[in-house]
Amino acid sequence: MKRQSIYNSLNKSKPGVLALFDPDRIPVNNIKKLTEFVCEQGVAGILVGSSLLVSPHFDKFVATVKKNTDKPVILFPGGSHQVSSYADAIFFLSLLSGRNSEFLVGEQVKAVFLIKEYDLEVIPVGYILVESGNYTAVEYMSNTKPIPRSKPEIAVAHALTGEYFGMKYIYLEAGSGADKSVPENMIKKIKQTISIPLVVGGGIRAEKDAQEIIEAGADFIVLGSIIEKSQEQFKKIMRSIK
Ligand code: 1GP
Repeated sequence: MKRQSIYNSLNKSKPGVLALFDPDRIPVNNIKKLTEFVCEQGVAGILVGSSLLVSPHFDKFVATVKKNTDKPVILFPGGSHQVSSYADAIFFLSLLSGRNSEFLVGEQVKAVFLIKEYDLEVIPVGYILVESGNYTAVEYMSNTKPIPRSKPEIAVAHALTGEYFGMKYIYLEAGSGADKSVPENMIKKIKQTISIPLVVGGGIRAEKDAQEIIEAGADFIVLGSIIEKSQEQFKKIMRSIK
């Protein structure tokens, strides 16, 4: 890895919150206000990405986020088309829980030359999809099955595989708008086994959930939909975990 400045500075904020901005759900004219808002509330960084990406303004979106914050702006791509030179870094995701080679390695191969050209800091992430009680966009778009909630040992095996592959984070994902966030016992068991930082996201909407997930061992939680739905509730969550 050429450099790890974003990775190292992020890890100084553990445990912390990463805000997720989905360009398909946030209008361009709201970006400045929303970026300032989440930064005032103390997020460690801002992820930008979407399972699909319908918006034709991806570059402009990332550039506007970057212009309005000193926090790290990190791409969280749903595919090789979500690479922007305006970001600081990219979560170089491999969907380890699936057996669809496109999302294990194919999309990544399509993206690497652009990532190199843009000189983005690359943060390899083992991405693990967990059953959430509803059919999520990431499940549909990746054409993969999530790990059953009742099988934490399968999730542990995938997380350890990611660590042994040399990945820098494990991201446990219930999917945006998940009915149920990732179960605590799964988080605990993974945390007891791996030694790289753990990111948990999907369906976190209540203070209690956020607290329990952090207590279970998440180094970062990712909050997306709640920022769009209720800024008051987002504030409450941020206050509750300080
Ligand atoms: C999705 O984990 C993120 O990739 C965030 O999910 O939108 O449910 O907060 P939410």
